Amino acid sequence: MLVISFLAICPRSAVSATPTVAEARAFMDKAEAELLQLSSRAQRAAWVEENFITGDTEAIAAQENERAIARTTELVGEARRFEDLSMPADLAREFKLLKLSLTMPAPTDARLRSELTRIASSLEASYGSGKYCPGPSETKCLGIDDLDVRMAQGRDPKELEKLWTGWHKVGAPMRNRYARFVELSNQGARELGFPDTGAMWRSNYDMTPEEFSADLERLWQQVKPLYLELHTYVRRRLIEKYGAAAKRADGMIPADLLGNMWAQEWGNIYDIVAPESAPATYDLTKILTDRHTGPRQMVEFGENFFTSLGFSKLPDTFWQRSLLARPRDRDVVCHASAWDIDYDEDVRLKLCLHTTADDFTTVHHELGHDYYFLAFRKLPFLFRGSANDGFHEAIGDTIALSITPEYLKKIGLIEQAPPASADIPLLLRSALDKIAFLPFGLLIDKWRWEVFSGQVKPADYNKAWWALREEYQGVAPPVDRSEADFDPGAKYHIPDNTPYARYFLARIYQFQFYRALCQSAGYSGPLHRCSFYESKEAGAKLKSMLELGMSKPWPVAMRTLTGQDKADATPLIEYYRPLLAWLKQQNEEQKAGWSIPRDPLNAQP
Ligand code: X8Z
Ligand code: ZN
Repeated sequence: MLVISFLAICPRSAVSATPTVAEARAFMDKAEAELLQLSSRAQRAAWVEENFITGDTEAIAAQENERAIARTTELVGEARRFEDLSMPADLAREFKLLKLSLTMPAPTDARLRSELTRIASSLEASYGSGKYCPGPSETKCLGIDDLDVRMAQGRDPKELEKLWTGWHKVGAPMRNRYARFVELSNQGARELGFPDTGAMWRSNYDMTPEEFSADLERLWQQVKPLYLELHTYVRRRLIEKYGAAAKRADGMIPADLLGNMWAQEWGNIYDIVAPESAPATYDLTKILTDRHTGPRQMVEFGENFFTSLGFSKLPDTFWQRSLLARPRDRDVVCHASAWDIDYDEDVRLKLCLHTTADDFTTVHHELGHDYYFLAFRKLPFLFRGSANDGFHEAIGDTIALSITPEYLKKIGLIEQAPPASADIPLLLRSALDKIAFLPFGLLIDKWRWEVFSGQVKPADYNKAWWALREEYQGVAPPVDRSEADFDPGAKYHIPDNTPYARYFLARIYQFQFYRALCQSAGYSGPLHRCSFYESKEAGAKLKSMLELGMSKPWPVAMRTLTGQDKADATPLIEYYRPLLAWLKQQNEEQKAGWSIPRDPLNAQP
């Protein structure tokens, strides 16, 4: 009654049929203030949970996440009344981003939503507390950070197989929860107007989901020849080293022999595949170890790079609040991550650093996130993100491409830069990480998109996973797998629900960014020898892109830095051009590629 009489007296109320731009602005300002509060609370709770995994912290993190998701979903509903309103581009973009802001859309039914957020927290906790206990000869159980080091340094195929199998057991108990997670999140996505959660993720690239898939395929075709050459070369060298343990009739490589639990980056087996007559280069792991470089100093190396470009030092709170090493007394999620707790200056890192070349790179990667956070923190809340998620992942890697011998000499880590004849060995070592990663970066979300769309059913989760790993990477599981296993669960980003296409994009973008920054620094030699360390011009250019946050469609940000407005693998190919020629020579006598067993999902009886 009251409402009716109110409407009768005041027909042009705040809920009038034809809203104005001013109303839309006011709605958005209020929504952003609320979302900032809720997101920050959820971040804080997640931080505590991941630093201290217990049933209680898991429950608290789930509740806070649920509150933030619930309110976001409501706001998307309330925003519908502005749908037909013509508004300034910036404001329209905020409305669009609001609708796309959830990585884990959830049902509006409170019971189902709470079930989903609890499952999400429990999956993350299962991964974080996962361990492999080798048994009688060793009393200590190994977390994934310890296993990373063992997989990197292990050279006994039997031992590697044990570590691989041991860790992959972490997945099986997640399977049912994951299937339910998919169902519930899809329901949330549908309620928001998307066909499923994967389609919603693909809608966040300023183009249609179909255009986005096609763009990924275009990029993959650009770089695939390079991957095939690398695969062919590495396979031969592994067979020379391990004999029968590395040789398979189908031409695939056993996934446990590549120096990494997921065979996603192969730099750790450089010693096995190094060119026979390579001049001695340097071993960064050994250099850092000999200098007793601790976690804090590792991070300081990264910070120093950013300040050399003209960025500020990290805030004191960064050092007080970050977690840089695995604590002895409790379970934590060790997978490296960067945090933006209050969406302002309270940026942090959480990682379990070991003194290795891998972790040296990871530090730069993670600091790229934190410097991005700091650069866009003054923007309206919904613009406090990267141009697209691939940009976020590419910044620190772009910096790390500048870790050249000349740079290491400059900062005193090596005395003498290796001779020019070391270029191929150095490029090979880099390609083992960067090029080997490409098919992996692509297939993770191919699997997830098939899972979310229902094309792959829970009964086929593992089969579909291995079908993609075989097809794209040409790697095979070291032991038979079945649907009693759930190997996707052994890769952090699946239980954590972090979209993965971003890392594929980042591998391409980082060479575009790097080439552009090298040009700004006035560099004109072979691309792979450039370091833009200490270039204030490069720093200013980078900053101008970071400060845009998510306020413009990503091609605008790309153009600001590179002058290009498309993803393009040409700079990556330019970087590795000398290596490609060398690999082709090495592979002259070799048969490239591998054969895939009949499509296991469509196998005829
Ligand atoms: O997850 C990460 C970062 C945190 S955003 C450590 N990366 C991917 C992975 O480890 O699988 C960086 C490279 C790919
Ligand atoms: Zn990252």
